[in-house]
Parts: sequence; structure tokens; C-alpha cells
Amino acid sequence: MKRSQKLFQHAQLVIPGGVNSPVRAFRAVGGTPLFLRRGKGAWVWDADGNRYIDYVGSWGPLIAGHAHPDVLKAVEEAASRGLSFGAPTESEVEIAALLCKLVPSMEQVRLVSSGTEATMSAIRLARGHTGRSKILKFEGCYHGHADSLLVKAGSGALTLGQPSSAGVPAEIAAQTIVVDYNDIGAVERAFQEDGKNIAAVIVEPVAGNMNLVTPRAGFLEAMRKLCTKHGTLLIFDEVMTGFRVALGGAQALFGISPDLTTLGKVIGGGMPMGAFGGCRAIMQCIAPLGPVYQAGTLSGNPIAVAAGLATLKLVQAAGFYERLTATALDLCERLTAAARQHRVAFSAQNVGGMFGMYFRATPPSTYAEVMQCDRATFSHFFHAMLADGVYFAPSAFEACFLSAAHGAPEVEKTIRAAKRFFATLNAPHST
Ligand code: KE4
Repeated sequence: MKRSQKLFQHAQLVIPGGVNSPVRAFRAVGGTPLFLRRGKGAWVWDADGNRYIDYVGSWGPLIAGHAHPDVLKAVEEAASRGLSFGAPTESEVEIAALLCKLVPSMEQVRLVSSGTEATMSAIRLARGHTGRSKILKFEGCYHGHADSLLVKAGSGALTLGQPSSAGVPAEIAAQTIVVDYNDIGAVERAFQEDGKNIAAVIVEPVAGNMNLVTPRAGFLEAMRKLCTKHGTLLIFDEVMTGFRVALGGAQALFGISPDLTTLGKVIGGGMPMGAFGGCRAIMQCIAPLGPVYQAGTLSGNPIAVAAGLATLKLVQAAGFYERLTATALDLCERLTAAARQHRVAFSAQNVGGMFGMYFRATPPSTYAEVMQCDRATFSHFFHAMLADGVYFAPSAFEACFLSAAHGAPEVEKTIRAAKRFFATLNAPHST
């Protein structure tokens, strides 16, 4: 028996579902989740010593590649001085100043330990600042697992077919208005009905939790105008897109300034880190200055900050995002061409260093279109590629991620494996 299978058997005795985050369980694609043991650059090795090109990258954080020497050196140096103090440290000021410089819509930022903490805190801040209770989110968008946001969520909630979680009181869910992504008319109607009660709109400026769905032209701009008109705070949840689609995130790509931004993943370089920030007038509402309470034992943890600072230094290198985007585009174009060669209904697209693949002739632009994708074929594709040494996200509802360490050899190997799979789909049946 493979070591991953043995480990999974044991894990299921002591951890619910054998995993510490549902999407890792391979429930959407079937089979036994890989237990990974090592990563280096674009590659990971499982508990049986098999190696794979990694297009998950810990769901986005490993944009510099696994075990980057600069990141490891920074972590080792910080760790040698102690792991945590529960007191302010110089490096927290350094990373806060850097985040505000790179994301100019933020005049101040508060560090936390996960994307969920960042969005949960941003929602509470928006409610405290506006005195309003309602929030508006989009079906298929995932903003972590805080109660108010687990309503028609994406990612693992969508993968498991439980978009609205048990355990969220109806009274809390009732404060969350959910409309279709890319449907600005629905947003306008929600504001007409309830605008004065909406504290915040929270949106993934590029959706990455119902697979990758890009905003239609004018969608984000219209939302910005509506929020300004109604005194509602616009929250860009850039936990995934921040430092992933561009140096300044999606807000830099689209030239739109949200009122609050949430960050995570890349800013921790693989260590637990999240952040939320905005203009000073709003951030002053946060304790200890203001009435909106928010706290965390390991917030701004020196080791996580060291990994984040080292990663943020690497992504500021000249041409970093141009190269990352070019590799992602090349991969998507060649996957699409290979599928077309074998008459397979498949499409792929990227935004910066994140990409989506769909067993559908064209990329979806709405949740309904995402649900039309052929999930069964995706599962076959996933396992065929895994057997060929390529590790994609184990769900048709997740985006995939490239690192700076992915290059021509990885793309070539991926395309060869994909061609082998596509060839099996419409192969003439041998009689
Ligand atoms: P975390 O609490 O998992 O650090 O961040 C929550 C979150 C918030 N906002 C966005 C846009 C996110 O994508 C996420 C988390 N993303 C998923 C991947 N789709 C994390 C993977 C997982 O849940 O294991």
C-alpha cells in the first residue's frame, strides 16, 4: 500500500476527514489525497518519493517556489532570535509600511494570521464604521469561513456541495445578501431595496474560488460607484489576487481603489499571515484606538513576517510579473491548442500568475456557467495528470497557481501529459 494511503487511513482516525482543510481531501476528484513531504522550486515530493510539478503552491502563497533559499535564510535568521513575543517588533513595522507602499489604497494595515481573520475583521470594521449590519457578497466567491461569509460560498464549500454551512444561525445568514458575480443589475437592485443598510460589499476582484472567473468590463467600476453613492464600504478580498495577479494586486490591474483590502497567502510566503487595511479614517475605528475590537496572539508573528518580507522582496524584482504572466499565458494557450487538436471541449485562461482550466468550450463568466463545466472529465484529467507527475488543484472549482520557479521544462512536461490525456478522450474505440 502506498504510504499516502496508510497515512490517510491513520489520519482519518484522528482528524475529521483526515485533513485540516476540506479541499485537501480529494472529495471532488476521488481517490486518496497525496501526503506531501518536500518541495523545491516548482516541484513537490509525496510520502512515497514520487515527484510532481506543483500547480497548487499551497493555494497561492508559494509564488517564489518551494524552499526558496532567500526565504529559508530569512526564516532561519528570525527563528534564531526567538519564535514569538506577543509584543511589537521592528519587522512588523517594516512589512506594514511596505504593504501600504505597494497597495496605496491602504494608509494603515493590521496584520493577522489567516485570510479568514482578515475578511472577518474587515467585515466587523465595515459594520462598526458605518453602523450598518448587512453585507453583500457574490455566489461562488469564498472569503474564508467566518459565519457571515459562509453563505453560498465557493472553494471547499462549493466543492463539497455545501455552499452554506450548518452552524451559521439564520439570523446571521439573513444579514448577508448574495447576488450573482458579474451581474451588476442584481447589485443595483440590492442597493435600491436595501442600500441604506448595507455596510459593505465584499468581492474577489478576480474570482478564484469557483475556478477562475474574471470580472466583466465595467463590473467592478459600477460597484465602486454604487458603494460611494450609498455610503457602503467596498472591500476587495485580495487574499488570493494580492501580489498574485500584479504587484499591487487586482486593484492595480483594474485601477480601482477599494475602501478596504484584505490580503493573505503571498504576504506570508507560506507562513500563517493575513492583513486588512484601508484609509486612516476607517482604520482608526480598530482597537485600541476605536470601538471595533480585533486581536490575535500570533498576529504579526516575526517568523511569518520574515517569510513574507523575503517573498515580497523577490516579487519586486524587475520583470517578475511579466515573466510569471508570460509563462501562465503560454501554458494556457498550449493546453487549449492541445485540447482543440483532439476536439475536446476545454478552455483555459490566466490572470497574472493564476489560471483556470475548464472542460467547457469557453471560460465561464458566471456561476451558472461554472456549474455547466464537465466535472467528471475534470476528475479523470486530474488523476491522469497526477499519474503523469503533474499536480493540479484537486477540484474543478479551484484556480491553479504558478511560481517564478516554473519554466519551460515544467510547461513542456505538462503539455506532453495533457496531450496524452486529451488523446484518450476521443480515441477511436479499438474493435
Ligand atoms: P485562509 O483563511 O484560508 O487563509 O483564507 C481564506 C480566503 C479568503 N479569501 C479568498 C479570496 C481565499 O481564496 C481564501 C482561501 N482560499 C482557499 C483556496 N481556494 C484556501 C484553501 C483551503 O481552504 O484549504
